[in-house]
Amino acid sequence: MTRPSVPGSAVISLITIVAIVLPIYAAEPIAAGATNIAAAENGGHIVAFSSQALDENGRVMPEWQVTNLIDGKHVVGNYTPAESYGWSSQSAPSEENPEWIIIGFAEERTRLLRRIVIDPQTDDPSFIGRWVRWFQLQVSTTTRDGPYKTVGSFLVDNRSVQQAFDFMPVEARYVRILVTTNHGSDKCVEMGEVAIYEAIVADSVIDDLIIRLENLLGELKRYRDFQLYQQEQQSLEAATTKPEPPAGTTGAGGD
Ligand SMILES: [Ca+2]
Repeated sequence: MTRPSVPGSAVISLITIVAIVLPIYAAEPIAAGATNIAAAENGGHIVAFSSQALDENGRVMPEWQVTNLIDGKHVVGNYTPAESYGWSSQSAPSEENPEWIIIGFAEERTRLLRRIVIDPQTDDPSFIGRWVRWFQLQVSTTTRDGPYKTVGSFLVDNRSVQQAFDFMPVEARYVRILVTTNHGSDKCVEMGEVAIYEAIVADSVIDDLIIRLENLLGELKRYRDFQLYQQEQQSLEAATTKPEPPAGTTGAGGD
């Protein structure tokens, strides 16, 4: 019985899959979805945060409360939505004491993320330096307390425009935005809105991968079965092999 060429073809299949998948993830053709899953209206919610601005009596100021980050309202030009100026922290952030927000999604589901969009504009003007500057994007796939891994650090320009930051698709049940600097103020850090979008992989690409993986699994199973068959044959041969007959005698069938 000849040895089948399964191992070689399995390896080639694996290489083929890697060759297909790697460029897909490396060349960044993966689109971001159109639905902002951080938006309160889509089930996004703030699960924890470092601080929000308090008045002199220690009361939360609704116009600066943290939920303003996901209310879908933006300060645009001279227009400020009523009671939604953006989020303001209680203190200025630093590397040692960053200000942060943790966002969860509808039904606490884990999502595959692709893009975050920051609108830094609040009711305060940019020149007083309170708007967000550097932030780290971190994700947890387990609990709101982590462990968190850092996806990347991003720089937000001190301009009145929404700024999108794309990254390699990453799973997240909770997203922590860790703000380490503003644009110079020693009072607080502010942001207008945070939007988060999922990675969209074309169905045809997924279907193709599933078919290839199923084929590869089939080949590996056949290879395993062949190995087992060979081992059984060898055991059988060892058990049934007769010792060599002594010299000078003849075996059966002397015709
Ligand atoms: Ca807002």
